[in-house]
Amino acid sequence: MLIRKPSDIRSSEITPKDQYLNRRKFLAATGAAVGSLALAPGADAAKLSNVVKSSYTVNEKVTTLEDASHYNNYYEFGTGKEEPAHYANTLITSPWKVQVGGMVAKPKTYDLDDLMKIAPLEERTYRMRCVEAWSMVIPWDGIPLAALLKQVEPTSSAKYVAFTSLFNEKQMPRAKFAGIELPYVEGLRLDEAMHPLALLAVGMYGETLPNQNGAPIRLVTPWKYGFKGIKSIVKITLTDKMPPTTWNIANAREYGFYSNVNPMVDHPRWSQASERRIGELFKVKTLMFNGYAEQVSSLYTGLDLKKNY
Ligand SMILES: Nc1nc2c(c(=O)[nH]1)N[C@H]1C(S)=C(S)[C@@H](COP(=O)(O)O)O[C@H]1N2
Ligand SMILES: [Mo]
Repeated sequence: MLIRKPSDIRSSEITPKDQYLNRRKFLAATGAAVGSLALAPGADAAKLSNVVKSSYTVNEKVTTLEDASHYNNYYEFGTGKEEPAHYANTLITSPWKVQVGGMVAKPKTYDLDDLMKIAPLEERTYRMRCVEAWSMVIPWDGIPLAALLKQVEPTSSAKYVAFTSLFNEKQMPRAKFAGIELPYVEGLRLDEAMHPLALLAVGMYGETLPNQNGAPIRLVTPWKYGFKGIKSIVKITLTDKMPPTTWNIANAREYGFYSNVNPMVDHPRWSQASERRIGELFKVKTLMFNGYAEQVSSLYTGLDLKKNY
């Protein structure tokens, strides 16, 4: 996600990705200048138990946990890709509450344990495609978003689901340099939110989420660009109006509400036809709906995907 000001052009964008990742490995090997927290992604992580494998898993080479937890976008903890891994340790993830309300019959404030009991925890390996044309393959652990929504019973007037991230300036001292309006907000149409692929992740690689990946609970919608995957969710609100979304507020021409992965619709400043898998050398073609067309294309019948980007 880029708003082009000179201060936004970080070393991670200027340096070729492989060089960048090699530099990280070098630093890791020598222990130089990098905090131990950043070096050990699993240091604070707890193993998740009773996770069932899901049929929604793709059979592709999985990105390493090291890469998936050290090449992040989490602007509340810095705009550089390597910054969240260094700085998100100030995020307090327990106790944690998620307030679910709006147009529902049974509004409820959940703590994390309640949420994890709504449905069996599933592990699903998803293709993840960032709007900046890099991608990863990540095994997420979580519950279907639909299971939570069914429990609170959306009323017949509910048409959208709005999500809000935690915003705490004490825990997020770098947030003042984010260059985007905070708290981070996102939204889905209700039928998108009810789709079985939409996951509320509480873990990855069989462990609780690293803070930089959106602990303790974040959204994963693998057919959409990565920025729809809002992190560290504190509020979920059912509404009858299309909710505002952070990157659309920042730049409506470049980032739409839907943000479905679409190789045919270029970003105004770059092509979306191909992508680089982090950790791989060669680019691969980007697939319609990120390869999930069979499952999700019926959600968009009759919708002009060029206009509704
Ligand atoms: N609260 C919040 N959520 C966020 C972001 C952010 O800056 N703040 N960045 C988004 C973007 S642009 C991407 S690509 C994904 C990255 O998720 P990952 O770091 O787990 O790969 O998180 C999304 N969710
Ligand atoms: Mo992104």
